[in-house]
This record gives sequence, structure tokens and C-alpha cells, in this order.
Amino acid sequence: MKTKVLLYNPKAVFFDMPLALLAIGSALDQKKFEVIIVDGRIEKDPFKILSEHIDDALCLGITVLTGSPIKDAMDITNKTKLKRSDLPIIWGGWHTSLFPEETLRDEANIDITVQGQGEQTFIELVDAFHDQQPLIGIKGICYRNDKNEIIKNPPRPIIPMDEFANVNYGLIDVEPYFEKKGNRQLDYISSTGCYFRCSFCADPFVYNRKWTAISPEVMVNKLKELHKTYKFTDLNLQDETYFTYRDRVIEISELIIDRSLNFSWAATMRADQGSRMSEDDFKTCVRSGLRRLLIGVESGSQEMMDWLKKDIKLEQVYRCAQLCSDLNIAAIFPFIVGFPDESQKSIDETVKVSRELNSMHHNFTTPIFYFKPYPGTEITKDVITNGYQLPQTTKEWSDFDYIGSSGPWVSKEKYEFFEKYKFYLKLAYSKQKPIFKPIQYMAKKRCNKLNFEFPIEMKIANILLKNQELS
Ligand code: B12
Ligand code: SF4
Repeated sequence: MKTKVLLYNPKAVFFDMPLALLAIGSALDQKKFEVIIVDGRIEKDPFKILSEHIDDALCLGITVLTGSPIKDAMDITNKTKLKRSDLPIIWGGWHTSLFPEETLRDEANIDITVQGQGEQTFIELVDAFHDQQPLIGIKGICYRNDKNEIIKNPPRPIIPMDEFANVNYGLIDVEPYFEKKGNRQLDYISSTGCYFRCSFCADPFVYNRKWTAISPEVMVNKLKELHKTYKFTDLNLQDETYFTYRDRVIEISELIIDRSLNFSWAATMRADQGSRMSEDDFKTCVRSGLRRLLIGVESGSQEMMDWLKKDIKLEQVYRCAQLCSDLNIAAIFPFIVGFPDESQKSIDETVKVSRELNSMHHNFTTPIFYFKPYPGTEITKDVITNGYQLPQTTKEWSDFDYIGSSGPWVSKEKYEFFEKYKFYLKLAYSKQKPIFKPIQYMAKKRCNKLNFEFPIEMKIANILLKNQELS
């Protein structure tokens, strides 16, 4: 009889496959353990499903991002403990990588937190529970000892991804994800970590600027198998920086072409990496199915980019944009505004560059986010020194909402300006039906003059969208 291991993905927006749980669940010895993944985003009553297994499970592992997913993770944790107080509950993922001890300090029902890459750590934890061994030597965890003291074990150095077992998508039913996404898009992760040092990003803290990836041959063999089994039409590469090594990306693309694997794919690219690739390299990617890139710009001001330690030049962004436009590759160029003490000049430059990029191709978008201090980043340390108070407890972190809102550094006027600008920018340069051409023409004029007075089109769109929601 196999021993049951329960895994839970909290409720969240969007329906990306639970790659973290697939990774740690697949790493376990499948002959010894029965891995049960429950996804709060897919199931109507996830706790009901978990309840059916709690009595004879070995442990429950939950993956946790900072923000609202903590609420649901806490709810499931507390309900599980009520049902079975001796079941070890482990939280892993980005939040507990950034707050290892604090999470245990605040929440008595969580027994262990995991930091960084989780596969090997989870193998060792599950074996320790199974064999009733102590947790003392397990790297990359934080736990309570017999005296109820919180102990933080040494970190676990990143392990090459090729050393782990293949990810077993059979641990989930992929069809509900395809259905929710509206297409047969498979999420996949081919690398972990990032070598860079952007000061607004948590990655350098969690992975210590290390990077590891699945080698091309192994990856494409796996993709071939997955393609045959799931007949996906699009591959969503969730890597932080898929284009870290040009040679690896080209080898993967050539293998996809050689094996006649017929699907499109999307990935994240840094502009410096892209600008070092030749046009032929881009063409090879397109022939292998590349349909969309996400290229973080963050700011239209080179000075601001340098302050963010982005290590990218604006010319590199434009070179990538030109190649994408020429080769008909869709592109998303995200920006951030509202950094502490950001000058009007920097904001103006972001407006200018986002408009220019948007106008280069109807399939280019430039989402503009407001800066919010993410835990663990260098800028966050600065804003704390200058008096900003971050949430203090796990409960407060669960109320911290990144999406849509801005920090105190954005005035009401600026916020309103950007909300209007974003609306008109999208309208001005995206593909529109002929009937909307006159409105599109007006939107372009507004964006060129930055005149958003009497935003009648925006009001009508809001009314229409509201009505749509109600129906
Ligand atoms: C898919 C994704 C999402 C999905 C959520 C997926 C889900 N499962 O719920 C969606 C689209 C909803 C999302 C939203 C957001 N995301 Co997001 N997202 C990602 C992305 C691109 C991939 C995550 C993934 O699957 N990785 C692959 C797996 C294998 O890696 P992993 O999750 O790190 O898991 C490993 C370890 O962490 C550990 N582990 C993880 N869980 C567990 C659990 C246990 C029990 C154990 C033992 C180990 C363990 O082991 C795993 C294998 O090594 C990452 C970037 C990245 N490449 O990781 C960003 C990332 C996680 N997102 C991030 C952010 C900032 C956001 C947003 C705030 C973005 C925004 N501005 O809108 C929002 C809001 C999040 C929220 N609060 O709701 C940050 C993390 C911030 C944080 N502190 O949590 C990341 C790292 C991007 C970044 N560099 O800034 N995101
Ligand atoms: S923003 Fe991207 S490139 Fe910069 S450190 Fe984070 S993951 Fe790396």
C-alpha cells in the first residue's frame, strides 16, 4: 500500500497549472507514495476532497505566494488541523522563502516552512515523516523542535534540474486547466532562478543569483511525450529568464523543428539577452513556434533603469521590439511607475517609451503597474529605512494586495492620469473592428497630445463592461 501525500494550491486569479506542486510531487518515489494534488482554483469545495484523505495521509504540503493566497492557505491549514492535529503541515514557495521564521512564529498550525528550490527538501521531509526521523539535518527548512523553539536549518544550494525525476503531469487532470484557460495551453518550467540583480525583484534573494535548467535533449524528449499525451497547442514557459543562454534556446528550437512538434510557445526574455541574438536566431525560434515574448522594461528612463539595477539599455529594448515587429512576434513590455521619489521626468519618459513601443505593432502591449514594495527586495529595504511600514504579520501579508492599487508614492492625480492613459493606449494601437476605427483615431490623438479630458469613451466602456459582468 502506498502512503498518501497531500498537496494543496490555494485559490488565486488565473489558471496556470500548479507547477510547484507537480515538481515536488513528482520528485517523490512514486512506488512508495500516492501524491494527491488538490487545486483551490479548480475545485468547488477543495476541503471536502482533502478531507477524504486526511485521516490516512502522511503530511499536507501547501504552496504559498505572498498576498491573498495566504488567506486560503491559512483556512485550509486550520481546518485540516481541526480534523487531524498530528498531521504535519508544510508551507513552501515564495512567501515562506522570504519569511521562513515569521510564518511559523505567527501561525501555530504550520509545522514547517521550506525555503527555495523544493524537490530534494521535500523528498527528505517526506522520508523523515515516513521513517519517523528527526528534521535536524534537512537543509532549506524552518521548523519547531520538541521545546517549541523555531529552528532554521542551513540553506540548500540549488540542485541541477536534470537530477530530478521528470515532472509527472499525470498527477493532475490537465483538462480543467485547458477549459478555464480557453485553449490547450500547457504550463511548463524549464529553468529555476536568475543570474540578475533587479532591485525590485525577490528572485535574487530566494535563489541567490543562481540558475539551473533542464538540458535541451531531455526537455524536448519530455515535450514530445507530453505533446503526444495531452495534445496541447501552446506551451507557456514560466521561466523567469528563458533566454539565459542563446545556445540552449536555439538547440531546443532546432530539436522542436527536427521532431516536427507542432505547437506555439511563449516565454520571458531579457532585452539584453534578446539583443545579443541574431535575426536568424529569432527566425529559428519563430519556426519552432515562438508566438509571444514578455520583455520587462520597467521604466522609460535609462537613469531609473540603472537605479533599478536592471542592467539593460533602452536601445536593447528597441532592438528586440524591432525584431519582434519585423517577424510578427507578439510582445508584452511591462512597465512600473510610482517608485519612491520618482521624478516627473522619469514618468514622462515612461509614457513616451510605452507609447512608442505600443505603436510599433498591433500585437504589442505595454501594461503599466504601480510600484508596491515586495518583501525581500532591495528597494523595500530602502523604503522601510525611510519610514514605510510593511505588513508585520502573516495575517497582514494576506491582506496585502499587489494588483491594481499603488503605493503612497503615487498621487491621486497621477493615478487617475495613468488609468486613463492605459485605457486610451490600448484602444489606440490594438487591432480594432472597422466600426471602432473613428474611436481608435481619437484615442491615438489623445495619446499623442496626452489629453484625457472628458474621457467619454472610457466611461462608455466601463458601463458596457459592468453590464457584461451582470449578465
Ligand atoms: C505562475 C505564476 C503565477 C500564477 C500563480 C500560480 C499558482 N500556482 O497559484 C499567477 C498568474 C496567479 C501569479 C500571480 C502573481 N504573481 Co506570480 N508567478 C508565477 C510564476 C511565473 C511561475 C510560478 C511557478 O509555477 N514556478 C515554477 C515552480 C516549479 O517553481 P516555484 O513556484 O518557485 O516552486 C518551487 C519552490 O518555490 C518550492 N515550493 C513551492 N511551493 C512549495 C510547497 C511545498 C510544500 C514545498 C516543500 C516546496 C515548495 O519548490 C518548487 C520546486 O523547486 C513565478 C515566477 C517563477 N518562474 O517561479 C511568478 C512569481 C511567483 N509571481 C510573483 C508575483 C509578484 C505575482 C503577482 C503579485 C504579480 C502581479 N503583479 O500581478 C501576482 C499575484 C500573486 C498573488 N498574491 O495572488 C513573484 C513572487 C512574489 C511573492 N513573494 O510571492 C514571482 C516569483 C515572479 C517574480 N520574480 O517577481 N503568479
Ligand atoms: S526581474 Fe527578472 S531579470 Fe530581474 S532579477 Fe527578477 S527574474 Fe531576474
